[in-house]
Amino acid sequence: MQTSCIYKMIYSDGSSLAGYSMFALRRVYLGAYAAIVSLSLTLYLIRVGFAVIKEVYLHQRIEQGFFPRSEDVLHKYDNIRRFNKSFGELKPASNSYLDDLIIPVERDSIIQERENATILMLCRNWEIPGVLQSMRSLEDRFNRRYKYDWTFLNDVPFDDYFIEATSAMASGKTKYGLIPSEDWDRPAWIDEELFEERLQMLKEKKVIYGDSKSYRNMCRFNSGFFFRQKLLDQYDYYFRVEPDVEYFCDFPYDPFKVMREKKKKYGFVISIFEYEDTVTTLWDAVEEFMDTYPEILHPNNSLSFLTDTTMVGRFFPVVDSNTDYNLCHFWSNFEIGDLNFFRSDEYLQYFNYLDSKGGFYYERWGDAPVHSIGASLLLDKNEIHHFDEIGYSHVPFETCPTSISARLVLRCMCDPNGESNIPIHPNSCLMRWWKNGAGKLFIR
Ligand SMILES: Nc1nc2c(ncn2[C@@H]2O[C@H](COP(=O)(O)OP(=O)(O)OP(=O)(O)O)[C@@H](O)[C@H]2O)c(=O)[nH]1
Ligand SMILES: [Mg+2]
Repeated sequence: MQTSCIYKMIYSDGSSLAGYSMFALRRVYLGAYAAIVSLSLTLYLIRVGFAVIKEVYLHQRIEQGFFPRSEDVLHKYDNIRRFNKSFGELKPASNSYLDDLIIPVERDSIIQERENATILMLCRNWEIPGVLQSMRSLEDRFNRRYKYDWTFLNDVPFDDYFIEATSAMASGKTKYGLIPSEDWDRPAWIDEELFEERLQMLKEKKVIYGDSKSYRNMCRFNSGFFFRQKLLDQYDYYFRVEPDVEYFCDFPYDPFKVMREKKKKYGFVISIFEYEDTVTTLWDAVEEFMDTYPEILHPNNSLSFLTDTTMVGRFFPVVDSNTDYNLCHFWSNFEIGDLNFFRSDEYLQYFNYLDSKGGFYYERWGDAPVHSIGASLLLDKNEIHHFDEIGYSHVPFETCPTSISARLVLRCMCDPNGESNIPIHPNSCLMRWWKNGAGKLFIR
């Protein structure tokens, strides 16, 4: 009774009626809201379910694609891995000068047969991080299987840490030499006043290392004295290494063996143009030398490599030279050479002639153009070798094998289309070498 009375009371009251409607509306609203939420939830769960099913399905399809591919490649490179004679069609480079490029050896086997050679690094104690990085790279890509000796040269004594760390890194023996001051320091006959004046001049021209005295000692030493160091007396070949360089690919052969068997005397990987301001009068001296000793020049020399300024490929030389020298040189931070060539009377005569001009100090003649001009004039062009298959980097340039099969076989870590890759770049002289030097085999 009480209840119905209240019911009535509420019912007869206008505001209570509105309250009732609100109550009903709220219920409807809550019902609709719940329906929407559960619908959304259901839809979401369906979507998630679909996504999971799709993912599983796609993954299975991709996997189904990958498994056969894995099977396909599983044995694809077995021959190469074993480096056995059934190497077949694959060549590690598309354009090598060498006929029997792959020497069939186990990738990880230790080679007992070694040439009479050493790896050679001129460097300073403080360069140890870069020294170790270069060593690590060359050991990994080449020397761990051969264990060639490392010879280190310095104008001051190597410190204990340098000796310990490099000995630990080397697979072969390590030797440390102190360069005698007469092979390193500025000769007494250099005019000090003129020298200082010229240093200032190159500094103002913002030539790299333009005002460095030690850099000049280094260039002259590398041009005419490195091969006279006692520690090198016992060797026939050297492989020059600098701090902070990298070798991108496994070596497909022992480059020293290539040098001996193919009768090569100078090997390079990169060739570029020199800064003219560093060699303003070098070519005058070279022309004088050629006029004075014409009989020294090799009859099959590569003088034209140094003087060709025609269009080669798509390019004229990037640098306009004021002399007949086109400024091309082999980049000497990588060099594999025959020490007996540098020790020869012909090379010494050539070096002494240039040295007497004082250009190592009054200008900033580099060992790269000096070696390159010497090798180009005094050697048969076929005694100079471009190591096409060796991937290499010394800032700011790199060389990376173009052939994809070469990069796979040699496990290269480089990009032949990268900006720093120099071989057929306008700044490169390699095309001029192909044209005027030992040539190039194109098989593609
Ligand atoms: N012991 C010694 N070695 C030097 C000296 N200057 C240069 N070198 C070494 O000589 C080689 C060439 O010198 P770099 O400084 O690399 O010259 P660069 O290659 O023209 O120029 P960057 O590599 O760009 O510096 C390297 O192996 C150096 O470690 C020096 O004063 N004393
Ligand atoms: Mg360097």
